Amino acid sequence: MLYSQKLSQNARAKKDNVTYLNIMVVGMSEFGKTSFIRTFCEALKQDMIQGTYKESKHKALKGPVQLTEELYTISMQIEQDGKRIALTFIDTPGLTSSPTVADQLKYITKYVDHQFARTLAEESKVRRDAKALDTHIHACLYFMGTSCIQGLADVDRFILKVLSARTNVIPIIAKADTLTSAQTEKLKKTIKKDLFDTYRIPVYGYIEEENDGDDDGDDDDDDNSVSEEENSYLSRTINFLMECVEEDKDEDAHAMLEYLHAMPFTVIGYEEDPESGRPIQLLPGEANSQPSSAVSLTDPGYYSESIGSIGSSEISPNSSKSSIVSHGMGSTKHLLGRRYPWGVVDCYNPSHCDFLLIKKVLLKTHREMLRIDTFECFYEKYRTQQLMEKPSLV
Ligand SMILES: Nc1nc2c(ncn2[C@@H]2O[C@H](COP(=O)(O)OP(=O)(O)OP(=O)(O)O)[C@@H](O)[C@H]2O)c(=O)[nH]1
Ligand SMILES: [Mg+2]
Repeated sequence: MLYSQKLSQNARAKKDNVTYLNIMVVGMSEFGKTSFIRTFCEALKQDMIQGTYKESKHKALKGPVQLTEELYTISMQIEQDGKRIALTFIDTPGLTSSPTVADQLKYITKYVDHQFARTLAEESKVRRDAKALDTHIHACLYFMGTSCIQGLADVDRFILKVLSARTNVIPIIAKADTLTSAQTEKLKKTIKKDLFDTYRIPVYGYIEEENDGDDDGDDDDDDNSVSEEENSYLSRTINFLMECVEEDKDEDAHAMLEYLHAMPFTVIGYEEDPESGRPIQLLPGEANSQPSSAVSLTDPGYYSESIGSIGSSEISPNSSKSSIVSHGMGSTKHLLGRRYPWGVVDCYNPSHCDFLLIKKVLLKTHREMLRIDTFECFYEKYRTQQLMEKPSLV
């Protein structure tokens, strides 16, 4: 590259207001983490700014999906609401029971801490680099198994606690196509109750109560008829957020309500061609014949939007609209999903899973909150700990 070109590129980068967003996936082996990243990348194809794609592992998105042996990253810049986002996915090896999960988790937490250490080192320099990359993990998607329907297993609780101490953990239920509607509902309810009430694990969305330990608010005192569910920690959080929305028109509180309503998020990874690893070709007509589809794609209400603009659309978690998305070249519109003898599941159909919702949460409605939380809460905690342990760093 010519020096003048390099200079102008640097100048452009300086002028561009790039926001960094780093999303890590963690979970037991074969829960669909890599497939999720591939499905996400497929959904971002039309938003990706040419020439910005980078991967730390050669041909990370090429060929059939394989077991992840080492942590690797996939980065790209995308355009969202006129803003440039430098988005990085961090794929991690699946956790297994041997060697112990605790040992494998150390490798992941070391990586998370290392990113904070980089910032601390940068901040300690006499001349700080104003353009230093933000490599903090802003969201950690924790993939959970369908066995959680019986309640969070010890191992899930352990992992969730360790991760939530250093990053924003968002619970994910992968392979949603393997669950019936009733199972999905039960699973979501159980996980939510366990996280917020039974074990009180501070995942993303868990708001610490100011008067923790003093659960008898004035309002509750004179109303003994409040049911256990209404008095649950989650219900109280929701009530608090609703007050913020009603009294202050607080948009962040509104976004958090939407998040709490939907979490844990169900996702479906696309079915790949076994030879090429590319998504199998599914035409919208195939989904039409699907008996379980809540609405026909020929209904006037269905929306057809390019994947690129999905983030800017309003998607209600209860929406039963089906989706047709265009991916690939030309005007042919394909579904991204999985084909079964009885029908086709569509990764972007809100009645099949929450893929579009989690995409919207990460890229749009919660992006800034995740970033701010990471810096003000998790980095700050790391920094304080380090400085207390090694005062020489000051
Ligand atoms: N039915 C179904 N299968 C899926 C889904 N997503 C992924 N799979 C399949 O599950 C298997 C494991 O998927 P991966 O994406 O490699 O899972 P992983 O969690 O990355 O696995 P590790 O790298 O070993 O931790 C593959 O055979 C996928 O085709 C899904 O949404 N539904
Ligand atoms: Mg993997």
